[in-house]
Amino acid sequence: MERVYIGLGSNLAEPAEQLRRALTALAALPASQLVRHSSLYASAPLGPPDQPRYVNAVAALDTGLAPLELLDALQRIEQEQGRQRKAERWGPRTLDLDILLFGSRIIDEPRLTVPHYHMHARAFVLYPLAEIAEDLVMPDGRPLVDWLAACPFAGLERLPAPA
Ligand code: PH2
Ligand code: MG
Ligand code: MG
Repeated sequence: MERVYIGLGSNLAEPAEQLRRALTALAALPASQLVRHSSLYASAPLGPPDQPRYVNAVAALDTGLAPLELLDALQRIEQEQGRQRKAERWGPRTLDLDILLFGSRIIDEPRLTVPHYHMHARAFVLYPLAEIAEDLVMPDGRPLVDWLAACPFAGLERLPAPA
């Protein structure tokens, strides 16, 4: 088993509900255990500004799946929740599931780059991650808190848990 961190994001069709459904789907993945997940956070869109705000969260999963097996499984969940792949970069989506970290592996393959690109600069990734794994050490050997110190909380809004 390896500890994997997955970034969840949505800005279409009831984003918070999309994330809750996705967490249920992650908990049902084969050879895997959902360990915990962060609160949900709302933030302004990064990329094209003419799209709704995003809701983001991060989940910790222990898995016996190989990285590309996990990627296939995540893409299946995205599709089941109505994800349509469009040409526009950073455009709106019902569900985005990104492998942020896979143990301490560094993966550089055509379909998969880990750690996820730009995660070191994205508040909507780093703050939810820190909420569930504050002592994390990144594959480059630096503690997550160093990455946080360089990344302002900037406009993130932690959403209250549903009643
Ligand atoms: N995802 C994108 C593009 N822009 N902005 C925020 N705030 N959160 C996201 O998850 C996000 C985004 C494409 O993956
Ligand atoms: Mg993404
Ligand atoms: Mg993605």
